[in-house]
Amino acid sequence: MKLYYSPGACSLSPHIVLNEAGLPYTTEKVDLKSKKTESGADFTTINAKGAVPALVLDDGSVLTEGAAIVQYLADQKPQSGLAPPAGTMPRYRLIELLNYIASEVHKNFSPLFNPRAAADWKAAAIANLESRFTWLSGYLGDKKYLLGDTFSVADAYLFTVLGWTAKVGIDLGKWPVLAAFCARVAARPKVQATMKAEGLIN
Ligand SMILES: N[C@@H](CCC(=O)N[C@@H](CS)C(=O)NCC(=O)O)C(=O)O
Repeated sequence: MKLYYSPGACSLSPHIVLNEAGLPYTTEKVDLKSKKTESGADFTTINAKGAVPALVLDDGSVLTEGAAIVQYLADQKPQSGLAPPAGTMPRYRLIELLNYIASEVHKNFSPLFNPRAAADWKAAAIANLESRFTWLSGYLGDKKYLLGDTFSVADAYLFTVLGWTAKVGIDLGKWPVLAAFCARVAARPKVQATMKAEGLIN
């Protein structure tokens, strides 16, 4: 398998999952502005959506959308516990969380990274994020991870998007539960290794 990624982007989530699952893979970096890959290929010929993550499977087909990719990866290694078994209620809880993170958190960051976004759009996005953080904080409560004691692919995704708060000037310290969650996930050896591989930490 090959993961197309951009350092610190949402592709960090499947990158963490690949390492947590211990699956064999290679990576290639993508410049999201020029849509060129590290080897000079036109990324839009690999993923016509032009967005990371994109995962090339061993049969050559390409899987996109982070929420789908992380579930595919977890299902390659069910014993990793990164996703509850398909068809069970805990799996639907996982999907519920992945969808919430994708549509309510991830995409509310978009205007904050867009130099053409107007100030009132940015302010509305920050207000949206703040209310989502408050909900997530209550959902996590005193649990270690989103599903309880076990680290799942939803935690990899939430950790990834919460990592953008510092870049856009949101103080995560206002949500101590989320700040503690990020510290807990960041301390995981495979998360450390992934962040090092992407050049996010030394
Ligand atoms: N719906 C996609 C969105 C992926 C996405 O927003 N990727 C961003 C990086 S975090 C990207 O590649 N943006 C560049 C672009 O869309 O041109 C998913 O959930 O995987």
